[in-house]
Amino acid sequence: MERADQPATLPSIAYNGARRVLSGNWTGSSTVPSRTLYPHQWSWDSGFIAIGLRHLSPARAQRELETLLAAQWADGRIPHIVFNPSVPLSAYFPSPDFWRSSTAGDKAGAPGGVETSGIIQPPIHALAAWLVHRADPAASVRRGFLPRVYPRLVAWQRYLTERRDLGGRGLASIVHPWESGMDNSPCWDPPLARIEPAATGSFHRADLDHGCPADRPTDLDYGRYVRLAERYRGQQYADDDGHPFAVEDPGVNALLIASEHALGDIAAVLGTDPSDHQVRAEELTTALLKRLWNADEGMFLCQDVIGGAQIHEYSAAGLLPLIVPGLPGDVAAALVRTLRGKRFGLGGTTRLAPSYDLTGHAFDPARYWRGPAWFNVNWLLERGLRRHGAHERADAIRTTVLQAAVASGFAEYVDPFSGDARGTRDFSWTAALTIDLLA
Ligand code: 2M8
Repeated sequence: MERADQPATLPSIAYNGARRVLSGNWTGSSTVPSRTLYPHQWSWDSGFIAIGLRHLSPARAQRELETLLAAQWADGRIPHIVFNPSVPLSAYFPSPDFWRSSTAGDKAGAPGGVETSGIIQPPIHALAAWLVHRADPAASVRRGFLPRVYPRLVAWQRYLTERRDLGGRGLASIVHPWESGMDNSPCWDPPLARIEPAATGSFHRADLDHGCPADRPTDLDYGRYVRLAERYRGQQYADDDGHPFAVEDPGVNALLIASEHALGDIAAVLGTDPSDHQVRAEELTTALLKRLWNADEGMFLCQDVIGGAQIHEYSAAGLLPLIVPGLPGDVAAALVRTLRGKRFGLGGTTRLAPSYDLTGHAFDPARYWRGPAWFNVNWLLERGLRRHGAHERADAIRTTVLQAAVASGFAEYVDPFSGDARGTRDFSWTAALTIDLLA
């Protein structure tokens, strides 16, 4: 980016470093989140990665999403992991022989030629596809990108709005903590407490071969994750046989709405009537406000569908509806106040939003989704702040993300106070979103 006799600047260091990470993690058809800890393709990671890759190579960004979509199930679900058959089973747990998608997922229409997990992750994909298209519309049209991905993205969104409306209230439910992408968020503690954990000795945690135990979920969490996944597999991944864990998560539903708007934009470009998508986006927004908004707390809360109550744990997922187009101004203003208030401390005690309430009983600045600041969450908040006109605050997040990404070696997450690196390094979405913020 710069002449050899000029000193390197933060943007050039960030750009070159991020590009190196993404090249190193590219497999030829998709990008692994991390070569060590996560050696397969993950669903929402690929969405964030494509959003960054579009600035380096629109063709590679398209390929990233299309590789994921090729593993879609007949019922519309996009699996949260697509396994790379050349990676040894011992490299990641739960491995393909645990999920057994190609046989156990038959009833739900799992594909035969590829092994995947049976659960899902937040639906960022239509938004990602739209942003990838916009980065280079000519290349997109030339490759017929949107006509190919649109029907698959529609089927995915319909799986969520129809098969996953487990509460019957017009919102999608997650049936496993991993589906939220925020695996060990304290929001899952109350509904998870009802789940009998699988015996610790019945599985081997490959994550602890690479990650520091203090940065990762506990063995008790894993016991419950395993039990829930085994149960879902036992019902052949069907959604009409009941779920012991079902939660309406504001983060997942906010991305669902943003993606429904994106589908409307894609439909319009394709010359298809976008009104169906616009109506659904409005209906989802109404349901989100009616069901999950908590005016007293100034943020959205999760709803425990089985227990029938709002979960009073305050995680960054409750701020993500800032990205929803058309959110009422007073709700957006309250979210911005909460982001800057005692629970998240943005611009005061923290320079990046923590994943969980700083004042919460379960807050831990090192442990995964129980406190550390994550780059994808902060990228979404940056986008949301801009959408609602808070440009100065968005600029501050942007600058801090760039500094923290470089200083931490593109860490998976960082301590929200010190910015110290946590989790794995050379993490793909940290690199991809850095590039997007530089564009
Ligand atoms: C983490 O989740 C996986 C399980 O899906 C794990 O801990 O093994 C989460 O941070 C999730 O959001 C992310 O998509 C995944 C891969 O980066 O890692």
